[in-house]
Amino acid sequence: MRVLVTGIAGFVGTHLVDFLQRQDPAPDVFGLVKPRGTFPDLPPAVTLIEADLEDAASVERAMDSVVPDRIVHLAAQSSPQLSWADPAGTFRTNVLGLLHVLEGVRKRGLAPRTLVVGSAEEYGLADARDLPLREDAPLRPQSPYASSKVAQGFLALQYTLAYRLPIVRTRTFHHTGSRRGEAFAESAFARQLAEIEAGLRPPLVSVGNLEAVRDFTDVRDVLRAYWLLLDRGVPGEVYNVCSGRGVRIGDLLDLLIRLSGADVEVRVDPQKVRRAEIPEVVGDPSRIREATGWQADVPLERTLRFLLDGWRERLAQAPPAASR
Ligand code: A2R
Repeated sequence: MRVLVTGIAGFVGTHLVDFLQRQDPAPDVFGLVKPRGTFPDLPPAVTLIEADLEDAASVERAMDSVVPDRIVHLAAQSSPQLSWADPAGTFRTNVLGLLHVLEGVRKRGLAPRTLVVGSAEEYGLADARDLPLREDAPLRPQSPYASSKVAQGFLALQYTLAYRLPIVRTRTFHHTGSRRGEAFAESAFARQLAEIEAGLRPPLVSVGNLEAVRDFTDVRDVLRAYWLLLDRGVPGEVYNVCSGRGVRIGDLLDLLIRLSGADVEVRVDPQKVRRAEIPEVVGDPSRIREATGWQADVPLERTLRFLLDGWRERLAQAPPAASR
């Protein structure tokens, strides 16, 4: 089986490589990477193909060389915060980029099973009465990133309805693990703790809003969900990928501090407290469970240990000056 992974060099993509290598039989993996991008070492078994999603011709060339049986479309401008600074770029990558992938498939008469990864951010400013969020909850995106993901989801649906392409969509809630970008609160906490342990900063953890409640899943559970959805998801359907369990960010921080063992002071930085932050985002995973039997298995404590160990390793590899 030939699997094309876009965004293979990102957080989820690098974990997906590990996951796919453990499958029996392991598929042939082709990873799309941005030309001139910098990315971690990937195993030699992965064939890397340079293509910029914003450039239709380069995506089409990639499609010709791979002729995929499956596509896992991960590539994105993935940060809600950065999307405020560059809404146009976010739409180019997330919406136009997907359009180029789907056109590349359609024009060649291919029909790979395709997973398009969306986000819980699409639910946006959800009403508390809609919790836990089911897939039919209203979409009220409140950032350019969130609206680009709504557009991406509907574009994918259109290609299933109009061209019968077997595309399955997700709305993935918070997911984390080693190598998570530090734009995400739990990873920023873990980095600070690892730096404190290494004596690289004073024992002070700077945080934002600790009262928000979020639904966290281990990235390894998320990958299992993605692969099951590629097998058994209904084309055109959208599935929440979430644990169904709400965790207060302050409790998550306490757990990380306990895992670290460092003696630290926690200080709220008003600059990090986002305005209009949604108090609670928790999903209902019933649909994916019914379709695939999937449920999130990895306990939060194990996930946070994985995240913290990832930062410890990164700091051990990078010289202190570069790690600040
Ligand atoms: O920008 P880079 O060099 O870091 O590459 C990123 C890649 N990417 C692109 N690839 C080809 N053409 C483009 N125009 C382009 N723009 C970005 O997508 C990076 O390697 C990857 C995204 O990785 P992360 O930012 O680490 O996202 P993550 O957490 O792996 O998220 C995977 C999916 C995304 O659709 C998120 O929106 C969703 O899960 O949450």
